[in-house]
Amino acid sequence: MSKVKTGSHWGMYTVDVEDSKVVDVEPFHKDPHPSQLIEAIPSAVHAENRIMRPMVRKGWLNRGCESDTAGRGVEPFIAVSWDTALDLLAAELQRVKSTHGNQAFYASSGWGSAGCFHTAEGQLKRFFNCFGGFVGQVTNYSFGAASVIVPRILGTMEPVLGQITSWPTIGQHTDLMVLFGGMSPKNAQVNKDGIGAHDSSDWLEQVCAAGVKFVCISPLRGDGGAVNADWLPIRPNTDTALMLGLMHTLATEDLHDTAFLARYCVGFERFQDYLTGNVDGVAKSADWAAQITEIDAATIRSLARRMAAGRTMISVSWSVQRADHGEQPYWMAATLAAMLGQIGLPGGGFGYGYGSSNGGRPKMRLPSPRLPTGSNPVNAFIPVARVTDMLMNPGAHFEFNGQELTYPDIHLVYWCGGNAFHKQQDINKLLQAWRKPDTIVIHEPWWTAAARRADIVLPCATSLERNDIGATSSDRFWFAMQQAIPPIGEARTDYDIYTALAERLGFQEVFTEGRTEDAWLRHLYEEARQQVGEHNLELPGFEQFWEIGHVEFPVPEDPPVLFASFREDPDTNPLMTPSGRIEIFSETIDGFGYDDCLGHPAWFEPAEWLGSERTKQYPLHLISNQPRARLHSQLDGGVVSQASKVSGREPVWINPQDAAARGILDGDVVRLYNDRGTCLAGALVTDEIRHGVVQLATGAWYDPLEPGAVGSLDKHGNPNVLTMDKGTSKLAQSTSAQTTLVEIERYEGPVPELTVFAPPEID
Ligand SMILES: Nc1nc2c(c(=O)[nH]1)N[C@H]1C(S)=C(S)[C@@H](COP(=O)(O)OP(=O)(O)OC[C@H]3O[C@@H](n4cnc5c(=O)[nH]c(N)nc54)[C@H](O)[C@@H]3O)O[C@H]1N2
Ligand SMILES: Nc1nc2c(c(=O)[nH]1)N[C@H]1C(S)=C(S)[C@@H](COP(=O)(O)OP(=O)(O)OC[C@H]3O[C@@H](n4cnc5c(=O)[nH]c(N)nc54)[C@H](O)[C@@H]3O)O[C@H]1N2
Ligand SMILES: [Mo]
Repeated sequence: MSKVKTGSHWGMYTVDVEDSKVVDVEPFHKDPHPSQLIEAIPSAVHAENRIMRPMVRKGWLNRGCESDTAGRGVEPFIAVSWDTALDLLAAELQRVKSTHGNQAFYASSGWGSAGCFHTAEGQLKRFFNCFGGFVGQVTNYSFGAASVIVPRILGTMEPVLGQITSWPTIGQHTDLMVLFGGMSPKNAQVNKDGIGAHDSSDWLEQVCAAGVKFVCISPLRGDGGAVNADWLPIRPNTDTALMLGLMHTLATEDLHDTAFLARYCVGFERFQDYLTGNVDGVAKSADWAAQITEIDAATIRSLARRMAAGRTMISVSWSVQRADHGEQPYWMAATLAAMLGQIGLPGGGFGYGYGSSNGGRPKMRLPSPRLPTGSNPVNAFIPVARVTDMLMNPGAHFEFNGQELTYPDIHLVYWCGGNAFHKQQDINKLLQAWRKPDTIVIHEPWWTAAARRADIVLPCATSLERNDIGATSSDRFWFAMQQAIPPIGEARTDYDIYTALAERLGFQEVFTEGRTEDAWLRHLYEEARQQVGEHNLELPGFEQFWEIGHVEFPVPEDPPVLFASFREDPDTNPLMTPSGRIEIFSETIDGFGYDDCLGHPAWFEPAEWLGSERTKQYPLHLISNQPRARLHSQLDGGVVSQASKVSGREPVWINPQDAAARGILDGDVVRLYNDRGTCLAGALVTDEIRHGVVQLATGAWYDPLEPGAVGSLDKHGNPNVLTMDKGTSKLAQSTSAQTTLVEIERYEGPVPELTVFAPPEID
């Protein structure tokens, strides 16, 4: 038996290997609270549904790019040799390039696995950039609306991704922390590209011991986590209205900081006309907000007073902007914090995502090893969540962040490291769009819903089947990812696959730079080691790093307070906004003339919500949040996620009152539905969720009763058969996944068996 060190997005660990099999995992000894997710590794790596050989869909093998694309997900696959698969694919790439140009390629990724060299996204981009480019993507699913609005109003992404005011400072200075969208502890298990020590809960313990009080504003009580928060069970997607109610109280009771607003912000007067109702006759009072949010007016008023009475930190989780008009709560929160006048003071102001991605931990922010990906010669792009619209409407115009853009005409779609049938909203709409391209290619280790619907499926090695370095500037550990077992079946690394394709397409030397895996790791490590050296930190040489298995940087002392230097002197340290100030009114955005994103933050009714007419048909608001027992769709077949299922289906949380009204008992198989789709799930009846809201986490593998049929019942519980595919607004065009109404009923029929965890039919 041997022990091999490696790591993942959810932690570092050692695996025990016997006869080329991973038999056990042990968490990293320096991790105080390892994530349970690592326990799923052995079962997942050796699962029955690993893709063992290159596969081509039967119809595509017979007719290539002329095939009947309705056969995707329906027809059997044919196993072929690597040479055949690579020859076919190279010829197809060449055909599309010479017939339609590089703007006919859509190449997309996702979270893939940790590892700086074998990053699926990096390898994909590098390959296509060397090949002449591809239609790329801007923004992301995580904080797409924020990534457009935040730089416009604050001139930086620092409040979303950077060092938000850290826990030690909060413990020392903050009286009250108000959590819009909570701070769910389940999310702290994960950090993109790695986490050495899960210490968020320890920081929080210290913060609580220091006497900081919390208010959790969320439809789910547990989003407050272990901090013993007061729970305000808000109606989903109404945070903007609640903030307005709070601000109206501050303004009418003269609790706002006019000096701060005058010195550090522009446009408060314009906004105030909206707040008071001067412009539209509607005062955005606590009473007004109470009707929208279902949080009573007295509570809103007293919260406003409490926020003004001491040092208050406002947190808004990323989920809150993953909704129709998701730009607004982010803009409104900055405005609310500006009214309180504590931005830039220790423990005051705001930060986005304290609970979304281990925000609040002191970050190292050092350079780390990075695969260079080159630049993309094609300048056509889409905001990432608009992929379905792009495939369905080539040539159509759309607006984005002040630009008029056109959807390109895509002929070949290439996935590597992402799962479209996990991430994209409205799967039934996606299914229709999925028929449009001539060819769909995927590199995947497992027979996911996306792999089952591709034409050319290339089996790819997992991180346990290759060597790599795990590191990210947001964590203080770098870790060796040592190969534990040979690739399963005929799997190859993404790098080897691209190398073989590049050879056929004539640019192998440019793609590989003549380096093997080992040479790349040494090169990337050495480069980053030198960069880190410039920060007066000495790292061991590669050999020593590889042997020890990790590098640990100290916990950074005195991390900066967000916006402290701006506060100190806004003339010397202006924001990178047009005015140099916080833009409560943005001339730029106003100039775009959008009807769904004005020049100042405002309340817009979401397309679907508990206050809308549609509740007559679909009376429940669906929250499809991040899963506690896996990472997105990853590891859904593993033991941890499987143990979380209810009656073999993805659990749907429902309040006892809503369950009783429908005769639903705990453990029942239920059917969720709306106009867009329908799925089964296992009922978990709990008062942890407010009435009128149900929760079905993302990531259960899409498993339709009738594959290929649009609208077929998903037997398993993937919420994206129900969610709405609509851009947040013309500004960010981001995902509105959290804006969804549904109805639920007990499922009376015979419960169909799941089939998605077995390989598809192979001829
Ligand atoms: N309804 C709803 N939908 C959502 C969200 C929501 O809140 N609600 N959240 C959204 C968010 S925030 C995100 S980030 C996205 C996540 O969406 P994705 O990033 O697409 O989700 P993953 O399941 O992580 O997909 C990664 C895929 O890469 C594969 N993979 C792993 N390692 C490798 C590798 O080395 N090489 C290759 N080629 N493949 C590999 C995995 O098997 C998996 O299929 O989902 C979004 N979708
Ligand atoms: N275990 C685990 N952790 C993860 C991930 C995972 O897949 N698994 N994914 C990671 C990724 S990619 C990301 S982007 C982050 C995302 O981090 P978040 O976006 O913060 O995570 P979510 O779990 O989607 O949402 C958090 C909570 O917000 C609440 N919420 C939803 N809508 C509303 C609303 O309109 N108003 C209010 N007030 N509350 C609302 C829900 O109750 C939900 O539980 O998490 C990361 N962490
Ligand atoms: Mo995300």
